[in-house]
Amino acid sequence: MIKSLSSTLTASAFYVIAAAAHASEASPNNQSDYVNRPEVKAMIDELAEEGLDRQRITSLMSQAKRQDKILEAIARPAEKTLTWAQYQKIFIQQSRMDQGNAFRKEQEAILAKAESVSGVDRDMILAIIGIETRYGRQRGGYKVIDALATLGFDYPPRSTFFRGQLKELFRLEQSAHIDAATITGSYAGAMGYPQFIPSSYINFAVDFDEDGKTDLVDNPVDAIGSVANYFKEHKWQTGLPVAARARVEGDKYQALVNDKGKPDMTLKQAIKAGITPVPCKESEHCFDKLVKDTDVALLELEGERGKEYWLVTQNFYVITRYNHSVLYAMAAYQLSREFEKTNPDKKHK
Ligand SMILES: [Ca+2]
Repeated sequence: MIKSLSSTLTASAFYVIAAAAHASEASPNNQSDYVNRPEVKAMIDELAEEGLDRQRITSLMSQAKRQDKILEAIARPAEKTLTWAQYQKIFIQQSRMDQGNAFRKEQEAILAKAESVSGVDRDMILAIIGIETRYGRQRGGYKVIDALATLGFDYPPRSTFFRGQLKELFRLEQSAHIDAATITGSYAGAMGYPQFIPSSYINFAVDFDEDGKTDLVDNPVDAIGSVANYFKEHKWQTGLPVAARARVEGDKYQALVNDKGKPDMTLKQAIKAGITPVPCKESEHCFDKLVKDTDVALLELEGERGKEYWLVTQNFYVITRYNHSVLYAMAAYQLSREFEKTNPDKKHK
């Protein structure tokens, strides 16, 4: 998620340094024995003081194993190594759309309900769950406790973040019906259909079918409601277009290229700097009616046919709250547009 994958946007150079430093430390056996490490003991003390079950956490940490595969995986996230042209091919593909259309058929009423209570486009919810796990098909095979212990205690560049997530996992176990000893997820500890990391699970997951359990692992209804809630809580604006292709001229635009997708100028300022959104008669990715004081950002992506320029809005930035990569957000946007075309309930915008 993610927001979950955002945690993987880590320079591989850091990992090389970290791994080299680690190799000179204790023997491999000791490295797996988390429960005896002083920093783990300190964490257990802290959680016990907070009121969590010391015995339970000690038992969980004594089962946690360091997984070298996880350290290898985090060193090469797709968002860091692929161009937009390559990334787009992986996510905007027929098989994913077919799976999405089948999922929509099964969950049509739930998707409509999620849209009406959150104001988040159902096609966007559908796109996110498709990109994350192909509608539950790829929920991740790592034990979450191993992933978070490995990254929290053996990956110095992001140890603070992942130790924080490990603590959230123990807190989550007390509030949701998950079993921290067995739950599986991605190498970064993201779980279930929407790949929520523990802090997102605690803060944004909802019991959408009201059966008393908030279950993102086996319950697609809770997953749909939770993705909608995540976007709503990150201030998705109903009806605001996400992105438009743009043309650039002159040389003022260069200083305005933005690599985070966070709006930093108005549309009027963009136009003044030689950046023009492509009209709807030329591209489906357009926003002819957008008012000129709307905040936008300029993106430059390496596409199939060379550089692509895009103007994106605050809603694009909301997608990057799920996963910090602009490639991820663009793929989610484009996939949502594909679903919009085949959505029987909606006219094309
Ligand atoms: Ca439920």
